[in-house]
Amino acid sequence: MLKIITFPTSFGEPSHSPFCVKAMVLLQMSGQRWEREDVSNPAPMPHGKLPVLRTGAGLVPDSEFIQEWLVEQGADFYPNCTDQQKAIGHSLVRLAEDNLRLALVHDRWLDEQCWPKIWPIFFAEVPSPIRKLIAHKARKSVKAALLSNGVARMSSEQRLKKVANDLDAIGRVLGVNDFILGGTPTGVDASVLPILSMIDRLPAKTELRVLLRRCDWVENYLQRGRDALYSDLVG
Ligand SMILES: N[C@@H](CCC(=O)N[C@@H](CS)C(=O)NCC(=O)O)C(=O)O
Repeated sequence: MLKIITFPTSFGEPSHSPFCVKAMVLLQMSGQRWEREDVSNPAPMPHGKLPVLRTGAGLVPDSEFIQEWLVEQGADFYPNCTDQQKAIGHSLVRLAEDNLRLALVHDRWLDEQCWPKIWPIFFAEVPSPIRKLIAHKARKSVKAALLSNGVARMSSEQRLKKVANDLDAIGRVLGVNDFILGGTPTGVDASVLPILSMIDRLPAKTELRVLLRRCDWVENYLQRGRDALYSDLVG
């Protein structure tokens, strides 16, 4: 059976990681039989990151390559979609994963209200005498990455303006549909839903969470998406 190597669940989500949730949603959509293998340290993995899919032929790292592998086995994550819809879907996946997600990372790791609630859960497997130290070290490297890509150099007003632009784009493509490309979930929902859902479940009332919840389409989309895509993934 296929095994998805993933970070554990947290805050009602099937994993801490939106990429791990995406991979699990895709596996579920593909109809393949699979099970999860929770790990806390991704260092031994091919890219040092999760998710990784363990197949009979070896390890497939990266949610995008997992998606491609499943397509090679016959999955269709964009049924009844035109090539143009698929291209729009691909662009929204990039928008969500490469931009919107960084706002989530920012608040989880750098917001002073969130961090005290995040680290004991993300680092729960680390032996308690060194847990705080390891969490602090990881926080420093996440902060360095967010400084390097510019996210942590923006004012919160600037950061939120970019998020508002992203949410506006997603909302306009969604329109009156139940899911982003129409009446049924596709690969783009597998990627976008976990990021929005994790922002909604940030453990403190940050400006980002407030902004997300203020979007008139978000609450219904999250409800529909969690019902359709998470019900088999969270116990
Ligand atoms: N492009 C990869 C990104 C995976 C990724 O960044 N995973 C993060 C969790 S959200 C991770 O494993 N981080 C651990 C680390 O960098 O040490 C994918 O789509 O799977």
